[in-house]
Amino acid sequence: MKKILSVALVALALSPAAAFATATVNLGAGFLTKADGTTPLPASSLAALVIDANMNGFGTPTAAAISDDSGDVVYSFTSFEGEIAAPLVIDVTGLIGKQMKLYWFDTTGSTPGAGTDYGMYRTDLVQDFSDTAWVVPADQFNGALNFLTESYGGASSDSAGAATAGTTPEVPEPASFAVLALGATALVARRRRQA
Ligand SMILES: [Ca+2]
Repeated sequence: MKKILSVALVALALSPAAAFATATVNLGAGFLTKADGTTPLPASSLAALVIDANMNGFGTPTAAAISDDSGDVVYSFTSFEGEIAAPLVIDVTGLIGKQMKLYWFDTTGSTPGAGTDYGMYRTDLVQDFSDTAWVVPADQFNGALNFLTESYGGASSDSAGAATAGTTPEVPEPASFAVLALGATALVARRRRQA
């Protein structure tokens, strides 16, 4: 009986350390538009909060993934008609103080897809009625993190919310693969002639 009790006590003592350290980030963003700067991103558009966990900078969105850097931590979600209002619970274990960045995509798919316009934002300033800068907050944090443009009372111009930061790569059509293959063959043939 005594042994069982001590085992239970050890388990109890260990459990707080084993628990995840989490923070609740109440993410707000607006006004998010298509590349034209006026059309709001439709309901259920794809957005994501990305953490540069390996501190080598943020990866680039591809057709298949929000970041091509597997060391980045990605929390993706869907926004609502030009605005984001999403409470996100993030695991901050080992990540406190690392940079966070917001991405939004002109697609309602679960991945960016090919040729998709996107926008992105981060700052080290605490602004737009946020309770933190765009870095991973401490364990137990529960506060606001906003990216707001002028018409929402924020610090950024309205154009900053447009999905003009980039376009995910197009998937090459089979025809262009054929042209590439032809070009490579011609190159090899020419090198052989030169040799
Ligand atoms: Ca990274």
